[in-house]
Amino acid sequence: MSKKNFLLILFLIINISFLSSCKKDESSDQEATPKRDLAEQYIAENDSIIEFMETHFYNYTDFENIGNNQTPELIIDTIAGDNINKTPISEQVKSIDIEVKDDDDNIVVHKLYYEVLREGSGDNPTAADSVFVSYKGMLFDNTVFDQRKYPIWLEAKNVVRGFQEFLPKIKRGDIKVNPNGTYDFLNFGIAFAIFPSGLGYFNNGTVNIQPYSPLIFQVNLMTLNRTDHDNDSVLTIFEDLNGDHNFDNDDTDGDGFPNYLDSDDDGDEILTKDEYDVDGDGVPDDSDGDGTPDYLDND
Ligand SMILES: [Ca+2]
Ligand SMILES: [Ca+2]
Ligand SMILES: [Ca+2]
Ligand SMILES: [Ca+2]
Repeated sequence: MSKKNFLLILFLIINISFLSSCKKDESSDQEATPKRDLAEQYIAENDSIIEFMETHFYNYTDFENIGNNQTPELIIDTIAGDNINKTPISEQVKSIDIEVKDDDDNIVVHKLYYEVLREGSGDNPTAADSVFVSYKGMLFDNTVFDQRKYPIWLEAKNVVRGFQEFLPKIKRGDIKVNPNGTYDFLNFGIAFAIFPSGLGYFNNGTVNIQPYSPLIFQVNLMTLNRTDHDNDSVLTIFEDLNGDHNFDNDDTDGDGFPNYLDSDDDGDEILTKDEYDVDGDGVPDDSDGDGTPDYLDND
């Protein structure tokens, strides 16, 4: 990658906002149409996803024996005509179950289907890390609603849930610095995922996406950074105490600042970094042995 490209990437980072899952203003036009029930909508969309995967194939031959710095683009087409003997996507994907809460806090398990096209050579991101990715987002009618051919930095916790949850399935690549100072990424992870709108925008469409649209994403993971947003020595992934990959609903001391943004998680006026692991053994300290580590225990 050249320095020019790197500047372009910086520019794109500043402008990125698309994948963020923030909601549209619901005050006006959306009042007329009540939001659909999450469980019912999931069943309908999962059926349509399965039917789509049984009747479509992707360009899997383009991903066989690819060079270590190549990134073929995912192309999906109907199994018909000259392509009648292609293997359907349904026979190639794996799935993961993801718990999504509806407005009444009922859990609706959502299946996300994915295929790893190249595993990658480094470590895997968590659902809290910063990732340097290129990607392509598509709808079932083959519309590309968003694409980044040059990688950009994204925070996994700020992208739609489906994107966030399948990122950890692949690994980052190696960085090769060239004699002229440019650099390339090699053997980076490549994968695609298909998931229902409960893991996407649900009733909130975007300019290019109708409400209740299942989404398809190809992601190419160049590299990553672990995050510790409040710099309190506890990685952000470990500040998600209830493990739902929502980092805003864990607030031990109830002061309005979630733990990942709170330098004193239990509000005892001792900074988390000064009581997390004082003896340096890699295990959070628990002086009174009550099972709650000191940094979350205000007595
Ligand atoms: Ca932290
Ligand atoms: Ca949480
Ligand atoms: Ca707090
Ligand atoms: Ca404290």
